[in-house]
Amino acid sequence: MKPIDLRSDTVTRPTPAMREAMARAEVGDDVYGEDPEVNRLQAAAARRVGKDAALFVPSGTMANQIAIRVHTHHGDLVLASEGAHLVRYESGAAAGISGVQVKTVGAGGLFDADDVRNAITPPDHHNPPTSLVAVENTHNAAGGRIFPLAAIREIAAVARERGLRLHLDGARIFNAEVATGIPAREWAEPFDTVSFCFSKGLGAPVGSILCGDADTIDRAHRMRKMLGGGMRQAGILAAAASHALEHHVSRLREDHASARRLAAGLRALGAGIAGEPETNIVVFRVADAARWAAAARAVGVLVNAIAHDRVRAVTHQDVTADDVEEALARLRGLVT
Ligand code: TLP
Repeated sequence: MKPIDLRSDTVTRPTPAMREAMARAEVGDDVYGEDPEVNRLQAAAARRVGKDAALFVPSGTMANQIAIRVHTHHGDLVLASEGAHLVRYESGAAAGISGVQVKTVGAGGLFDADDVRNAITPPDHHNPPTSLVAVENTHNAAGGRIFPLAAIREIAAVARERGLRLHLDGARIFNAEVATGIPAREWAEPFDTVSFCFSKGLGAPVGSILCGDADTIDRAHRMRKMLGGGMRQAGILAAAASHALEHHVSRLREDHASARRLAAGLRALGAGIAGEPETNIVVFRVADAARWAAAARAVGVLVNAIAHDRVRAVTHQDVTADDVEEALARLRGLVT
């Protein structure tokens, strides 16, 4: 029985066309800035999100952590959403690398301008200076939730007024673009930096990018070097990323349709799901998530337990509509 892998949209394999693009890539040493494919990708990605410059990095984690490092000083306070990837899934890097404290605000991955206003620490020597607000869109732990654009603009207005920097963890920003019809550049516009990933729903094997103004990206470049993220003939990877950006964005709507179908089927099986999935992630409640995930694995469906009572299933390009039906058929009979 072939397993149906819904653990993440990171599990995809490069398509034959992507592999061909990788094989054809024109390469040079990117540490010298001489890889034409990387340079092309960086220019295209920056354009796509309406920023001046971009830096290709090995992972979304590195993109987020470089952003935190360039926007803050040791001892600062960063505001982020509940369950934000940069707090919850990056191995303590914000503290380890940048020496910042992170305070989570709002609920369910979202927050508003008042949450930011109320969380900003007054300038008093007892308090860490608040210097950065980070938004995650779409929100991973909150089930692929889209952060409302109006709220983002109000948050940005408060941040500007109070002299804070703004970073968007847009690992899945193209899922938001496709789901709403609002272009990525509009989602990115209020932010100083935006990161996004080629290795999630876009189906590339490796790579993320950090975009912003030229000076910020120049400082980011030095941080990438410090973290050991300077890559040599990275054009092979950049070619996959460019291919993803050109050919794999509009198909994300198929993943969203699959997620809606999966959610409906899981609900019928008794799983607790609040609302429709907005993009490609389905988070649902069961009594014992670890046990449920193990039982699902035993019938050939791979999912991740993300809390004691919550499971995450993610749709992606290597899962067809038929696979979703097959997964639901295999899961029938599992106790929730
Ligand atoms: N998310 C992964 C895991 O790390 C949880 C996944 O399977 O979803 N921002 C967001 C919103 C992410 O979801 C992820 C990866 C990252 C950043 C980090 O990207 P990588 O894995 O490339 O470091």
